[in-house]
Amino acid sequence: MLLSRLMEISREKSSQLILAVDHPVNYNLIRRLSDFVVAVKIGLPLIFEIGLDAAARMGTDYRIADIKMADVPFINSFLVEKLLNKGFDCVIAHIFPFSLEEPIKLAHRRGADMIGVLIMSHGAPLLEENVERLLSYGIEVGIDGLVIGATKAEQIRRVRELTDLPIISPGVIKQGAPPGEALRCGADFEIVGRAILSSENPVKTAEEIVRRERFVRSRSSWS
Ligand code: NUP
Repeated sequence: MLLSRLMEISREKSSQLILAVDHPVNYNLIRRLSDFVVAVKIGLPLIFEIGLDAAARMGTDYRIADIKMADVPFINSFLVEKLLNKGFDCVIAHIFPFSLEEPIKLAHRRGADMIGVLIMSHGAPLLEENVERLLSYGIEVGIDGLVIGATKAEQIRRVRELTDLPIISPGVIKQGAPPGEALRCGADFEIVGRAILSSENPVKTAEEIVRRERFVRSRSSWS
């Protein structure tokens, strides 16, 4: 809860890098990347392509199911239960009132985390116009962390002033944000998918990203 296990893994590995896996990839590669990666975020495309059981097995230390859940409460609870039963440690949901009371309670009873999407990396005006409302609902129901696009540096800074909740930030490299930028603005983790998995040498790329993140973080006021 409050991503405490993820924070612990992050301290142990001295890394704040989460790997996004949206398409089939060799599990040996994921294992080799786990020296640098604190969690694997499994996306819906992978679940659709290889099925839920196989997708869940693609995780390593800490498994995040990025299903951006946004249904009625009893369906949300069903989905969370199913994902936790498959071994996921965390589920990403939209923080739409009033859909998360039950599923968050269920996740917490099972020792799992729920992360809410606050500001998307591509620009989702309806979310950005309602940041305070979404955030206060998230806090009220006990959300454990927030997704804010790494491409939204100003917004990360602004939300960091409003809450201590962990912030995880996708949109690094392929969507335009330089590695370390979100951390410099107050995020706790950066998510990288294609820039690692479609590079010629994924392990070397991951290592370089982590090195860059450590450097930026060591010079920022949030370190
Ligand atoms: O706002 C968001 N932007 C985003 O890219 C919220 C997300 N969850 N993501 C996810 O981050 C997206 O679904 C993908 O899995 C990952 C980014 O991948 P890449 O651009 O690093 O390949």
